[in-house]
Amino acid sequence: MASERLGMAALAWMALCLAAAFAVDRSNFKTCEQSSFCKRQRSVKPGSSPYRALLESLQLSQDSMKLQLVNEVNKVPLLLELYGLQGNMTRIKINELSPLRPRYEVPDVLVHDPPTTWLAVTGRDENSVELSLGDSGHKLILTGKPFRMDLLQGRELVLSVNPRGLLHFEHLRHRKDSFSDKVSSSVGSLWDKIKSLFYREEPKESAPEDGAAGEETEPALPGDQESSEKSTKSEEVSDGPNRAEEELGSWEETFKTHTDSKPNGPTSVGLDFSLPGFEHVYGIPEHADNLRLRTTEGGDPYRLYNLDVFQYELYNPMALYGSVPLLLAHNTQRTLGIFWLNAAETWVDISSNTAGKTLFGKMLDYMQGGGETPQTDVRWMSESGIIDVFLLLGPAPTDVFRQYTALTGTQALPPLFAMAYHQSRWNYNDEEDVAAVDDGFDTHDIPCDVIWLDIEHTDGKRYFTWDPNKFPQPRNMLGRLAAKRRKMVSIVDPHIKVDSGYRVHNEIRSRGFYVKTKDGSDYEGWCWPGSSGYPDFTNPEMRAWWASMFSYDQYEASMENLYVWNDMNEPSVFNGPEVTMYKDALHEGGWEHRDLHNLYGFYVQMATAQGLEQRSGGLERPFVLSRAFFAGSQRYGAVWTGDNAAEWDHLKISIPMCLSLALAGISFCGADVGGFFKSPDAELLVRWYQVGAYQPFYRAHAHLDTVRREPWLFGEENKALIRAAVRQRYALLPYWYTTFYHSYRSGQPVMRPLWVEYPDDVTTFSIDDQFLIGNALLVHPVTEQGAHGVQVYLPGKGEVWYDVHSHQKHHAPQTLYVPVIMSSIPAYQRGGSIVPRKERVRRSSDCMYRDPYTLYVALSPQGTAEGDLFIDDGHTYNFESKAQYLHRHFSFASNTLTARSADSKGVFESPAWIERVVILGAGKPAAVFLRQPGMADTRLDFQHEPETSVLTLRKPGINIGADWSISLR
Ligand code: MIG
Repeated sequence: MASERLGMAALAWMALCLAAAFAVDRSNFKTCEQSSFCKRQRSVKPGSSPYRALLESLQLSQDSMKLQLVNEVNKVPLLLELYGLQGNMTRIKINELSPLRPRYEVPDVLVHDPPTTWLAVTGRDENSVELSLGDSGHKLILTGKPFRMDLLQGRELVLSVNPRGLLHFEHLRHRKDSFSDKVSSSVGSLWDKIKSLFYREEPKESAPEDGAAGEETEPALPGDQESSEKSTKSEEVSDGPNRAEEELGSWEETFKTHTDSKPNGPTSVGLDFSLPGFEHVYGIPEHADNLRLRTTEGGDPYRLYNLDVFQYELYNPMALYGSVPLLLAHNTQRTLGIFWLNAAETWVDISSNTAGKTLFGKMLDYMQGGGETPQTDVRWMSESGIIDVFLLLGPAPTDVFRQYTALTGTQALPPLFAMAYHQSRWNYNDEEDVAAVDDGFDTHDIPCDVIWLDIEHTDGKRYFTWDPNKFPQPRNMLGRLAAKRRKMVSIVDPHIKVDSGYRVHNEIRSRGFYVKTKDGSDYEGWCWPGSSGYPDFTNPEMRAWWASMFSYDQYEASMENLYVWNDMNEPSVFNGPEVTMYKDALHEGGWEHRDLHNLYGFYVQMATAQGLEQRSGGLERPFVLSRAFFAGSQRYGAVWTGDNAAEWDHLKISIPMCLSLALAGISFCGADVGGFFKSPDAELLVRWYQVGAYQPFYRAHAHLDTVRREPWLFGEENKALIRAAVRQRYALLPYWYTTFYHSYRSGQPVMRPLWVEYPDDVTTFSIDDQFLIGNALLVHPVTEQGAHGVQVYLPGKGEVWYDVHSHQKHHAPQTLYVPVIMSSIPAYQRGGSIVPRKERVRRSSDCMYRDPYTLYVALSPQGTAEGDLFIDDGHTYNFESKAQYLHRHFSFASNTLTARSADSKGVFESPAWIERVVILGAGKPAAVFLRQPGMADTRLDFQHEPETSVLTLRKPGINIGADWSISLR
């Protein structure tokens, strides 16, 4: 009864939202102006920095430099630490020299302490110090007053820090007005209670050596009367922006009906960078915007604050479900990255001296020689924490990816099935429904690996349970799917129904694992189950417990072929500020939610992935889909772009959204195929299947209220079109798998913007309606309604590309007009590449395990080609722990195709054979011979099509693990 009422409430909430016009309700979300710290930060205008670096305080150790910065207005000393990191990176940390309390430093995102390199002072005068950064050839010039840093390579200025003087560090302070003294003394005892709840050890005491700044020397908590009085000394002086203005929202902030108590007062940090010579910047996902970032002058900055945005709008800088504070800059000479490691609400302003100039204006500047160097300026502003920023100095795109993933980890290698096609909807109603959909794929001969269950499968939104009426025999259902070599994914959200009859709730509560309110009680918010608790995933003990819940004896009816989906992990709280958690809620260690908000979802996915790993004793690779994410989330699974809509623009934007994520380390990305809200017509649905077939995570999904849209519900013709798209995906699975393997090994993105492979071709810099998969395939899917053709840009001076369908050769660079019909998915293989395929498509990827390969050898104009293939069992860690894999390398030169091992370590028996070799761009040979070590040459049958120059070698019949060569004579 009670649960019904709660369910009704959730429905009422939904109805309310649905009743609204079909667009985001912007008033639910803050603008910079409404976010007091953003407003305070932005009110600091470019000019001379009030900060001075105390050069006499400089301390140099082998791998780091430390010195003090002082704000000359309020005298608060900061500590600047600079590290030269191996691999051409520099780390800059700025914290208070002696904060009242420790400030949050993001844990668990860096895979380890980044290895450092040497630093040396190589020059000095009264106002500056010159440092050499390891062997990278980079120098850093630090200017004392006003404080700034300039990074140079040779005589070239690469990047400047604080050039516009926007460093603004709000030091921790005591509230000084009498009203707040009263309030804080009354909360004092409460704070002590909270502190005792969370702090294992006392907060670190750190007193300034000399007290030069006139700050109190004792770490104090709000309500500490004595030091409150002392602190007024440094409060009397103005701190940059107008005093009255700064007070606004500093100690309390109200948005709509929600008040943030801000017991620590203003704590924000901000810093600016300039990038001379750069006009193109990318990254900082997640936004529904173009690949190339826009300037934010005159509008809001890009916002990074993980939020459940209902019916998000496109082409704007509003926050979405996930955040990766990594920005990339690229020009023809260099690529670099700025990684701002801060998990609090963050805004990023981008400005440029060429913005608004027409191409003609720029050209005029250039011809008259009077044009300034183009430059992009970037400003980061975060609500709390410290400044911890990594400068990734490239110089090539591949270097930046290597650098970033050396810090935060590479994409986990997904199990093979996860790269195949997924069928989801909110909701498949019951076991019969699941069986019918499962059978439907066989009846209609469409491959499918996974069927998904959304929140309605549970017993009253109690995750880890099954609705006893709709899903009475989940084990049978999973077994039935397993027999077809298919999988299932069930949803497990991080909001836990407050219900004393629910074991999960009782255990979390009794262990004290829930996030607490500012008053120390268990925080409760409103979500699908009604009143819900939010487990504190930042607590490692909580994560360990959560992980244990996925063991087969804890998660009822779960089996090896059941995997997991984490939704709502921003976290989404229906009745919270901006549909999320109060910023003054408290986590383990006494940290405020404010400090770590953007990390919550990262931890949920981490704990879930660990659970799936552990249930198999560490043998099986997990698959977990997450909606929220942060830097490093690539280590735990896949993400998707949330609640999009069945609209053409949403289809189109799935490309830049996933490309931006890929640039920021998260390769395993997809958008709901078909669009989540609303119902697509057949044309849009077909086009979406075609686009999705060439994006890393390929899942159809739909809102509860939409009409059913399984692929066979739109007539024979559309069914055939969808089938063809899905089959293209399955045929290419060996290539996807190999590309993911490279991503896992070397950090290179799976789905790539063109400029990543053609870094000196400016034409590619703004392209985001086409993309590459690995370095061999270029795709320009149709994303326009009623399209008759697309303009495909084929990059690469002197290169050639082959249409993967017709095998027709095209010279590059050129923009090619390609006429399209409903079956067209314009895709091209780069001349010079070799792509493996499996062309006997079956019910699921697992059914294709033993199937033979076809190699597509696309010759360069020089008559060469290269490629590789990674194979393992497709689902365990044995490729890592036992080197049980095959990594084959193929190369074509001097009319000979050679197969050898790409790496000497891997050993694996694959049952699969090579059934065909297709050589694109080949002349007709007189004869073709296969040579294997220790055997006599054998002749191979072949066929040559003179119009397309396609040479097909039939049945070489060689095991995929064997060494061989084939020569055309
Ligand atoms: O508030 O679980 O983005 O994919 O179907 C909606 C129900 C909650 C949002 C997810 C969507 C999912 C839906 N969820």
